[in-house]
Amino acid sequence: MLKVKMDLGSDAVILSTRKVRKKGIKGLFSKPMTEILAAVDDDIISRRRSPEPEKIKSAVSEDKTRIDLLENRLNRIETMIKNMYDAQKNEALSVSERVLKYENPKIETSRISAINRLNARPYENPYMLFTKKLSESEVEPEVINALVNNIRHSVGDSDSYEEIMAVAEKKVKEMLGQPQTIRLRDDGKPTVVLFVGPTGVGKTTTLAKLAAEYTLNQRKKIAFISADTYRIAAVEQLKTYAEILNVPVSVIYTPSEIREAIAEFQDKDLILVDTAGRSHNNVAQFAELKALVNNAEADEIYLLLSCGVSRSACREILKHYSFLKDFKLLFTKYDEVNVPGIILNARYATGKPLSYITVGQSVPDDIEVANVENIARSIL
Ligand SMILES: Nc1nc2c(ncn2[C@@H]2O[C@H](COP(=O)(O)OP(=O)(O)O)[C@@H](O)[C@H]2O)c(=O)[nH]1
Ligand SMILES: [Mg+2]
Repeated sequence: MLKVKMDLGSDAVILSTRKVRKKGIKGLFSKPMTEILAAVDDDIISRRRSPEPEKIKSAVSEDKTRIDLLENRLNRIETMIKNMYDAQKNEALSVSERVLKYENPKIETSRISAINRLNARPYENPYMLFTKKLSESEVEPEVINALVNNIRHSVGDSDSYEEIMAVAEKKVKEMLGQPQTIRLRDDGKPTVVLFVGPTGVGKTTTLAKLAAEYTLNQRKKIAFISADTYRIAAVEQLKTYAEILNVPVSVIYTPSEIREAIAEFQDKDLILVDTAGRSHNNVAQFAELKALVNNAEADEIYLLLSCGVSRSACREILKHYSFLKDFKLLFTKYDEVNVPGIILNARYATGKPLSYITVGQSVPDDIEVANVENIARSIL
């Protein structure tokens, strides 16, 4: 109101207010701003300035009703602005304040601000800063809790943030565990490896990257089986890689055909099976995948997850693939995220080992064995 009056004079009234955000992606993360549309009623001003004598009387009473109206309106606006200000104050809570609020849900916002004012250094407790850091890395609260307990167990109520972080790095690395890669059988039979995961996660690309490594660098005999017949393009994509790498492909249309396809490739060292992406809600597709898994009796199954998937989507995906007894986690699109918190979450939730991570679209270069040290550092 002060700003409006400074710009337009004391007769200005607010016509409307609304919350707006800055345009573009950045705006999504910035605090909302308040846009106020205000105006001055020229009639009132001119009448006030030059009232004709004979009209003064009626003008006065007219003005009085107008003033009453305006006063009413002003009161309403005042309440509105106060409400908006309160709401804004709530949204403008800093992370430390939110942590306080999170830990004490019943605490009033005004009190949080007061506590923080008293507390010149809001992160006096290094565990709080640690918690903040990890939740910014998209780590699930449950995992953060486990870590905090684990660290406290080692160093107690340390007030050195550096000490906590040093221990945390060790604990996160422990939590991530050692990655496991494809282990070839040594009984002369081919090793059968199945790749499963949501559509578009990067199954076919990853399979081609690994095939290139095993055929070009390790000189192994490879075969592909494509069970992704939902999309013609998917088979074509695999066939293209197969041609480049000079690897045979067998396309199967029902889960029962996989045994035969595997039998056909008994002279190979490694059989890589590409499956169709499943939409989480398609029960029939999942039944088919289960049948495929049962029939294939694969030596290893890799569940692919994109590093960029949201925490809730990740939970959902893991739930749908929980029918798999044994699998390894393979994370794709590491290059597309700043912080790979999802890796820690999925590892914690499943207890399954990490394996490879893929770091770009380029076949065959953009794949590596998960580097636990780098991942831990990146999360912290
Ligand atoms: N940025 C990035 N893109 C990837 C990565 N892996 C795969 N992709 C891309 O993701 C898209 C889907 O890959 P595709 O292998 O067809 O997924 P599928 O449906 O699971 O078989 C393609 O455009 C790939 O190039 C990765 O590690 N990083
Ligand atoms: Mg595919």
